[in-house]
Amino acid sequence: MSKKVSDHVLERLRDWGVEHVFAYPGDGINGLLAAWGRADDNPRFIQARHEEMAAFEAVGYAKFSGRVGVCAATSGPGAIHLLNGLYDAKLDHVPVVAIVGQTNRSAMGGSYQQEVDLLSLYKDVASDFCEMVTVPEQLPNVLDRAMRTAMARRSVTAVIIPADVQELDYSPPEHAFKMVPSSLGMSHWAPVPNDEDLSRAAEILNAAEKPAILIGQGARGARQEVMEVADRIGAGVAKALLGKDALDDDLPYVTGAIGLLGTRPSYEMMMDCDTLLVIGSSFPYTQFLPEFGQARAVQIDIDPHMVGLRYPFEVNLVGDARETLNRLLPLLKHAKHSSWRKKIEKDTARWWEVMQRRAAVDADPINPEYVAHALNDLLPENAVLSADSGSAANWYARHLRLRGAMRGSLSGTLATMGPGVPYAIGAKFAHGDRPAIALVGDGAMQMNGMAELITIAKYWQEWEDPRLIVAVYNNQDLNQVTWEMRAMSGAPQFLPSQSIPDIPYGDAARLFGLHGVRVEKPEEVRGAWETALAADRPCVLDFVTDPAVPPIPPHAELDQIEAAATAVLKGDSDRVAMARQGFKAKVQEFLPGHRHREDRPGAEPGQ
Ligand SMILES: Cc1ncc(C[n+]2csc(CCOP(=O)(O)OP(=O)(O)O)c2C)c(N)n1
Ligand SMILES: [Mg+2]
Repeated sequence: MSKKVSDHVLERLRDWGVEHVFAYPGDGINGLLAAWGRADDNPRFIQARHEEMAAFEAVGYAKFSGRVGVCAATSGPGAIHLLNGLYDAKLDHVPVVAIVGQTNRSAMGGSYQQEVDLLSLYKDVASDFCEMVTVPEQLPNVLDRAMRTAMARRSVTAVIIPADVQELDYSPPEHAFKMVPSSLGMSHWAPVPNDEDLSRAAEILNAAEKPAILIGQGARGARQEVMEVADRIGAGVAKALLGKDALDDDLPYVTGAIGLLGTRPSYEMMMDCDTLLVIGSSFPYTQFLPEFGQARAVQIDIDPHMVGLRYPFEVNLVGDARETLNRLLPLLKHAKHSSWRKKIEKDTARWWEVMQRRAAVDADPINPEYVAHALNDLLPENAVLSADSGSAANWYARHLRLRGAMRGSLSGTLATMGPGVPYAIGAKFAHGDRPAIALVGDGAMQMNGMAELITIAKYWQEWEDPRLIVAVYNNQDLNQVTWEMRAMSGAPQFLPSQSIPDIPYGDAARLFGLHGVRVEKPEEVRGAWETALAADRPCVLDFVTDPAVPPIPPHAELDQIEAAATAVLKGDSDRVAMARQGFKAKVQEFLPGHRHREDRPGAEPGQ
C-alpha cells in the first residue's frame, strides 16, 4: 500500500518524538484520522471535548514536560476554536504546533462549506511560522520547520493541510530545482553573552547596596545559580507568576509573587532597592518595578527580541540563564549580608505569618484563602499544580509554597479563563506518575472545566498515578471581576453579570465515575484534601467559599480602598459581608509584632 501524505505526517511526528496529539476530529482532517487508524494510534490521539481545551492541554503538556505540545483540529470551526489556547501558548512563550485541516483545494475561493481563510486567521497567532501544504513535496520541510521554529522561538506554529492533500500519495522532495529537502532534529543550544557585557553587569551588581532579583520562567533551569547569585550579592528574590516554581518558597529571602497578585515583601523590595537583576522574565506590570532612576538594572534573557523591555536596563545580557549566571558568578564579589537582606528576610517571614492569619479568618462559610493554605502541608513533593484565572490565581500566587520538584503554572500573560482543568490533563500526559491539582473558580468550571471532567473520566484509568484533583472555589460569583469593579471604579456588584448558579460539582464528578466531595465547613477542608490525595481516582472538591473575602492587591492604593467603600455605599448586594470580611483581613496586620505601614505614601495597612 502506498504511503499517503497523512501517513507521512504522523510518521514524521513520531520521528520528532511526539507521543501525544491533543485534538478533536472533523472532516477537514478525515484523512489524518484514517492514517491514525492505520498507525495504531501512534502518536496518541488524545480526545478533548472542545478544540480550545485540546490547545490548552497541549500548552499544559508543553509547560510541564518542556517538550513541544501538538494539537490538531478540523478546518473552519475547529481551527477557530483552537485559537484562544494557541494565544495562551504564544503569550506565555510555550512551544505548540497546531495542525489543522482545510477544505479541498478545488473548493478554495468558492465560499465553500467551512471555508475560512486560515492563513489570515492564523497569521498573528502563528506569526513565527504558518504554512499551507498544497503538494506532498512540501513535506517534510513544512512540518520540520513548524517543530523547529516552535522550539527555537518558544512560540506557536501552524501547518494547514487541505483535506484532499491529506489523501494524496506521498512523494518526497527530489534533488532538484525548487525542491526543499529537510532533516530531523535540533541540538540543545544555550547562548551566552560576551565577556565585556558580563563585566559591565558584574560592575553594577558589585556596586549594589540594596539588590533585588526578579525571576521568571526563564530561570527555571538555573535554580542553583540563582541561589548562589542571591547569596553572593545579598539580594532577595521575587518571582513573576510563571516562575513561581523556579525557586523554593521556603527560602527565607524569596519574597514570593510580584504584581497585583503578589506579596507585600516583593512590593517593598522593588520600591526600596537600588539595583535590579531580572532573570528570564517579561513580567508586564512595570508599576511594580522600581521607579525610573531609582535602581541600576541588568537583564538576562535568552531571547534577544525580549531584552531591554519593561525597564531602562543598563546592561541587557542575551543568554541562557544558567550559562550566563555561571559566567557571572566568578565576577561577583561576596557582599556582607547587610541589614537590607536581613530586612527582606524579616519582611518575608512576617508576610507568611500574615498569610497564616488571613487564612485563619472566619468566613461564610469557608475562607478561600484557607482552602489554598491548608494544602501547603499536604502537598506531595512531586505535585503538579495549575490555577485558573480568577481569584484562585491570587490564592495560588500568595498562599502556596512550592518547593523542590513541584511544578505549577497558569495562564500568565493572556490570563484567560479556562486552562485550569485542561492544564492538569496535559500534566497527566506529561507525567502520568505525578499527582496533578487544579485550583479553579466556579465560573471557569462552568465555562469549560465541567465538560473536561469527561475527558478525565475517559483517560484516568491509564494514568500510573490516578490522582487529578480539581478544587472548585464555589463562590457563586465571578468574583475577581466583582472585586475589580469595586476597587477600580467603585461600582457595586452588578448581579446580572456577576452572579452564577450553585452547581453540585462533586455530584457531577460522581456521575462521571470520578470521586467528588462537597465541602461546606472550614473544619472539613483539610480532611477533604486528604481524602482527594488518598483517592484511587480523580476527585473534584467543591469548596463552598465566601465571595466577600477580598483579593486585595499587595499595596492596595488608598483610592482603591476608597472606591471599594463607595461601592458599599452605593448599595452593593454583598456589602455587609464585604465590609466585615475586608476589615477582618486588614486587622491581621495590626496584631502584635507588626509595624504600622501608614508611613508609606500610597500604602495601606492591609497586608
Ligand atoms: C475567557 C475569559 N473571559 C473573561 C475573563 C475575565 N475574567 C477574569 S477572572 C473572571 C471571573 C472568574 O470567575 P470564577 O472562575 O468564578 O473565579 P472567582 O474569581 O469567582 O474565584 C472573569 C470573568 C477572562 N479572563 N477570560
Ligand atoms: Mg467564582
